[in-house]
Amino acid sequence: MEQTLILVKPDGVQRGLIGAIIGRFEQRGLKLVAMKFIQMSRTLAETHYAVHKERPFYNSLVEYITSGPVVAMVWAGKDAVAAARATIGATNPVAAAPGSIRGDFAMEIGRNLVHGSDSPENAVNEVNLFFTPEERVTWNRLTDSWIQE
Ligand code: D4T
Repeated sequence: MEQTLILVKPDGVQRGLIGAIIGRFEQRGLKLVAMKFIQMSRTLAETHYAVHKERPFYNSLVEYITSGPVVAMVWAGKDAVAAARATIGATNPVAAAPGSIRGDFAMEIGRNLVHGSDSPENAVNEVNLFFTPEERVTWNRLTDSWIQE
């Protein structure tokens, strides 16, 4: 089953939106595999955002994601990466559809509340960056057959 890394960014934590954000993924039918509340180090942030190293917004991105604690999670499901991205909404919250997390709760690209892996390949790398195999729980969810055919 595909897995994706989700982060509730520092603005989501500070604004008391952890529960509301987790609820969106839970209600969608994604299955929780791992979760922890952490202060990201600068090294972890720089590794996580390495693809954006040459972009003008890179420094502010690293500052933002390390500005307070985050909730890091792994969610699983069929097409989990695409499903989570749709649940999160467009990168710029102004363009995000109402009903998506960013469309309902955010106003600016630099305060867009949530991170979700953008491809299955990146998801594998990001999940491994944040979680050891032992931290990922394999469990039987009794509602699975009502969510996936
Ligand atoms: P993340 O990675 O935070 O989930 O966001 P997205 O996957 O939706 O968007 P992204 O990788 O293209 O951008 C990463 C991060 O950079 C910020 N950003 C992006 C920014 O501040 N200015 C910009 O012009 C862009 C493109 C927002 C998200």
